[in-house]
Amino acid sequence: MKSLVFTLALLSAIGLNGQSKYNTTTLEVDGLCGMCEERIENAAYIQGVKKADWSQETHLLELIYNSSKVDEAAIIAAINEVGHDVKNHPATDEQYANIHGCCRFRDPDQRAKHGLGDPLCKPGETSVKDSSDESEQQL
Ligand SMILES: [Cu+2]
Repeated sequence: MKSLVFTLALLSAIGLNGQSKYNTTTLEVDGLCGMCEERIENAAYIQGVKKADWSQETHLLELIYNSSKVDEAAIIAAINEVGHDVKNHPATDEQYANIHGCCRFRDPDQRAKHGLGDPLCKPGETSVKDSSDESEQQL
């Protein structure tokens, strides 16, 4: 009986180890349309990312990634690189400037057209590198 318990404990430890490589997380990413969806998902599929699925309705990006190959910060940076704002991680004005005209998700008129309210990141935030609650965590 003891050896059975030991075997089960060993098996579950192996099982947990095998799974712990994959992280599942959800990021809020601002965008408007199907073009944004393609752009965001293509950007997020960097090496080590197994699944990247953005919803136009909820603005949530579901991610499954191999945490031994890539981390969340790298995925966020890749999304910023193509001009999209991630909650608490806005793209720079330069990055945003490359966004296609009909995808200008910071433009209040475009937002209204797509039935959206306030943007995830306010214009004033874009030049600030560390938001207050984040800089504390990095220390
Ligand atoms: Cu778009």
